[in-house]
Amino acid sequence: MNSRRKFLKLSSLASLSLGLVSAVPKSKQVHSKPGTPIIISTWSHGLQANEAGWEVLSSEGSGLDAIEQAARVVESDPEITSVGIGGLPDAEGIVTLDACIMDKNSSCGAVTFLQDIENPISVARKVMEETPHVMLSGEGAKQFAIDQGFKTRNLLTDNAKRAWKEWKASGEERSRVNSENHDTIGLLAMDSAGDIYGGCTTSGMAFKMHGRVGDSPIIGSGLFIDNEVGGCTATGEGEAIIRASGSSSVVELMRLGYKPQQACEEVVKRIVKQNADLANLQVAFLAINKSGEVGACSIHPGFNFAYKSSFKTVLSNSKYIIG
Ligand code: SD4
Repeated sequence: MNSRRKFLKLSSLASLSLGLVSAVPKSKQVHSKPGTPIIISTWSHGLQANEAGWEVLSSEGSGLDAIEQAARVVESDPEITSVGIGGLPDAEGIVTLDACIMDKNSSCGAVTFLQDIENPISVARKVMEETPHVMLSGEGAKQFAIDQGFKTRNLLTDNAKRAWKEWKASGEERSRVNSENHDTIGLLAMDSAGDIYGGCTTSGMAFKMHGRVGDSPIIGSGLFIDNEVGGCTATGEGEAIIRASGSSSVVELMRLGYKPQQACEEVVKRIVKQNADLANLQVAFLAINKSGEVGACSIHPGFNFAYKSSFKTVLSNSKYIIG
């Protein structure tokens, strides 16, 4: 098939599939000029993260530094009970952290089940830059971090310990991710060259089974960047996100011509179809394309995301599928 015919076939396929998703009201889409730096992050703690990332981006710094600096602010805040120090522990009272980072060249690094290190995003970056591997886990990840000069510290704060004891006493089986119990910061940045970077870091689902790892450090699930197309990050119940290969699915739909908003909605709808117990399932995606258009969608209301560019700083509620 010659390339023009191939292109036409692909375009019509893309528009056919576009017909399957509901039209997105223009007001729900956030636009920016291509090449204008932007940083977006999940949840309201994204506001403070974005400020740190913006300092880097607005002084023409690298998108990767912006992502790392932004994530570190949230990881190092003991009041945030879902990321880094202060994160709620697992069922055995142990804080275990997951993180990943991905750059414009599809290089990536991740750590899972990491203990006693405050800034897993920086360890993930070291995995990307200093090893031939993508992911290190548990003791090996911790030893690598120590070898790289990271200090160990106790990540279980008094507040987190109290919450864990209360959970134990309540006899509840496990906690689900919902609008009250949310966590994880997923971040996406576009630098002044128009290149896309991302990161995702979490202490995971509160009181999870010891050893459990969610979507957040899994490239393609909690985060995916394809610098020809855009990027996506996820938050919510990791198991459902992994089953749908969430973030890479959103990015692939954008490659086929979907706007970020439509792509996020489509993958949330897939997850809705795949899961029976929807009342207790929350999942959300946040995506950006190369034009600086941003979209976000969750299953239930309650998900919000922070956006910063030179034109605006805003916390927006995402669209949702089940009211
Ligand atoms: C996980 N996706 O460990 C994370 C938790 C989360 O909002 O994002 N909660 O499954």
